[in-house]
Amino acid sequence: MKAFIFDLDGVIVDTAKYHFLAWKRIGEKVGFTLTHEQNESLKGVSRVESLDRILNWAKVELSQEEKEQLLHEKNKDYLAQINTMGQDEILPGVLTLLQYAKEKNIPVALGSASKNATTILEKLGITSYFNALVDGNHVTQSKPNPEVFLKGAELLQQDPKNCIVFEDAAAGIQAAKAAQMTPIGMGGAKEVQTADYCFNSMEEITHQFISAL
Ligand code: B16
Ligand code: MG
Repeated sequence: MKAFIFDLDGVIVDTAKYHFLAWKRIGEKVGFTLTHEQNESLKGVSRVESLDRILNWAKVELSQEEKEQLLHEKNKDYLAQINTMGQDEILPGVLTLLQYAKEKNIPVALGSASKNATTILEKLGITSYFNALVDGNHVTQSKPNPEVFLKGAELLQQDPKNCIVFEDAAAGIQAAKAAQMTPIGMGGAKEVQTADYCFNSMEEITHQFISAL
């Protein structure tokens, strides 16, 4: 294994709670109550596809213009919530692993579905740890399609088979497998149990484990 690819939401920072609140409010506008379980299945899924799924669950059909308006409102709400985010929201163990990668010259890429990824990395003050950034602005296909991770490997000039992917979502683990990479499931939700290895937190990942890989 020669390179790391980090998902963002749910791996580096817990933004899922902000996405959930924002989508819940959008759901309420169309008379629908989004559950935690449904929100779990939206993890790693693009903004446009998330709205389509919610409208489908709500059995509501909207025009393209109405959908654009809801997508705009959702993102405005989400951005307002993450506005005050700082280094203290970085999940435990993340900085240690990023520093370890830097010391060992292990190339690191971001592989996120979020179109707000660069803003979030800046707020967390960790942009400089990444050799390549691939996010929702750079791909045409949403996870579980492997495009986001394959682009990351390409930018790092690494064979996909040599890449470890840290992911918290079922869609992302499927994407990593489809890219022939090694997924490490983060967060302990039942959805990530299909990953090759699973950890509740990055604090549990030892340097010995990484070296062994
Ligand atoms: P945005 P990840 C994903 O990020 C989130 O898990 C998912 O809930 C969200 O809908 C998606 O980003 C798009 O985010 O609205 O900011 O473009 O987990 O792939 O880092
Ligand atoms: Mg995620």
